[in-house]
Amino acid sequence: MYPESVRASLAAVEAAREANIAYEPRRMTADEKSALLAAFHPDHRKDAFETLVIGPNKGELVPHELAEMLQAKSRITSDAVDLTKPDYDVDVLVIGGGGAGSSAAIEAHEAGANVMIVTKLRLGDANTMMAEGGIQAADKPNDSPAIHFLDAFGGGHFAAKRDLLSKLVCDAPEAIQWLSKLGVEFDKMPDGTMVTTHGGGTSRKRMHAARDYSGAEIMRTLRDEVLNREIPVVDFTAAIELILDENGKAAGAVLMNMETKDLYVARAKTVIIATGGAGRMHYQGFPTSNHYGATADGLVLGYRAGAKLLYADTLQYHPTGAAYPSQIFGALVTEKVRSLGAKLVNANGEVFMHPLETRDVSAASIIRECNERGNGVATTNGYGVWLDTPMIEKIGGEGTIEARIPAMMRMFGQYGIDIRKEPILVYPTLHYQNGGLDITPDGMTTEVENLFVAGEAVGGIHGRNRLMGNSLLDIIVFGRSAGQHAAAKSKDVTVGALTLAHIDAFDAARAEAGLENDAVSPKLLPNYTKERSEV
Ligand code: MEZ
Repeated sequence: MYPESVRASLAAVEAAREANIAYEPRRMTADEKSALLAAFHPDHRKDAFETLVIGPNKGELVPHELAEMLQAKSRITSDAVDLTKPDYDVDVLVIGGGGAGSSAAIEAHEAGANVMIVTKLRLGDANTMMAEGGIQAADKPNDSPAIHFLDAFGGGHFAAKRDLLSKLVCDAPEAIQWLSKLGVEFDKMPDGTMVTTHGGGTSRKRMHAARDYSGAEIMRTLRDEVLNREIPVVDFTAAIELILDENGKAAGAVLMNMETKDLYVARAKTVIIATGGAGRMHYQGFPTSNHYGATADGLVLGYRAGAKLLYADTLQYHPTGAAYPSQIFGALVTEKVRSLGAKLVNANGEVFMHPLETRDVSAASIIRECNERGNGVATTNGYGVWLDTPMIEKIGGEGTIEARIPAMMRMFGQYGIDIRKEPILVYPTLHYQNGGLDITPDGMTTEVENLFVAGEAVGGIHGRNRLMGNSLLDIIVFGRSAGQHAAAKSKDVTVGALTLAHIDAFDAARAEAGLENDAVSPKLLPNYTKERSEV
């Protein structure tokens, strides 16, 4: 049910619907996109960033909120635990229980390694679970990994590390097969071929989906596999500091029970950081589509231990977060809604952009429409534009919404909005961390030996912007690969004496740089008892 205040705008959208369906907005030129991004994308707001003064990326810009965490004190001192008496001793320690961590653990287990997952919430409490629209793979006759590469490389502003992106697209078809064999129920045609759709910036239909809860379906399957294999999972326990050995190689982590705050030592021959994203850092005050634990922990752990970040200054704002009602403010409205034909329409009922521009361009375009052009619809949380969902039924036929995006229908239906009949209000929401820890194609960090990274905590796979469906793909491709390589590497590792000396070195660097605040990191969970600006 929409309030009276938006009814005139709603009527304008309805009146223009038939004409808007027929209207084909042109794509922006490269110059238009560059000018738009520079003026309206949040990554270009100079006042939202600061220069790091310590650590491996000293001198580089990152968002204020991330700078505070990267340069904060450890939650512990270097003598807080007895490193000579590990509570756990494993070949491969996986930090994080989402899609990347689970894939890594499954493959490490398959390779015969003694592997353990530690997660601060529960197995599957992760952004993987929240992903909706699908996973890309070039496995149709009119497509190829090379075309997939070109789409993703261009969409990421030609900044992706070529070897990482190449691995992503080349291993994609096999990743879909692996998931299918494990039991993921992808949408299929009556003859058994996979249903595939477009996403923003794709030149071929290569998005494989399970309705609009693709991530939940993938996570369900991976979680079952982890449990069936009886891989140990230590839940409600956070990794709060990496442990190195006397040779500077990763050798485990200090763990903290989230409830009792008791500390434990996990010794490992190799460590995989798979801690996911950072939406709950609420950069620039944005709402987020991310799960409750997305607080950039892996970046902080790696950074303090000497690992380098790549592109930590670039975030993805998903163009269509729910702008109304307040109860779901910032929740993901899958890009698949636009893939199925819904267009973005301003307060006057005008289509103002092509619905499948890449995400950074789409988000900036919506922000411009609301903030500069004054064509946004006022909501209780600011402004939004319409996403004209009834177009989907008109284009695809009655029943398309229920069949293809039932979760969207249910989410808005709970608040009295029938998306088959009424459009919805959307505004960009903090969705994905494009940057992260710098790795080589085998998944190991460029600076710290035996420290691997997979999933959203990696930087460089997608460059400075990611296409839809390439994240569910990267957690599988790089998760599996990290598990395989970490297991193989663990066979040759002899762990030296454990140490937390890097905490002292970091404290000394803080002092030298004049950093005197009391912030501690990793953040672990957001604090919604404070004002939004302090969250
Ligand atoms: O890749 C994503 O971020 C994704 C599939 C999101 C969506 O719009 O559904």
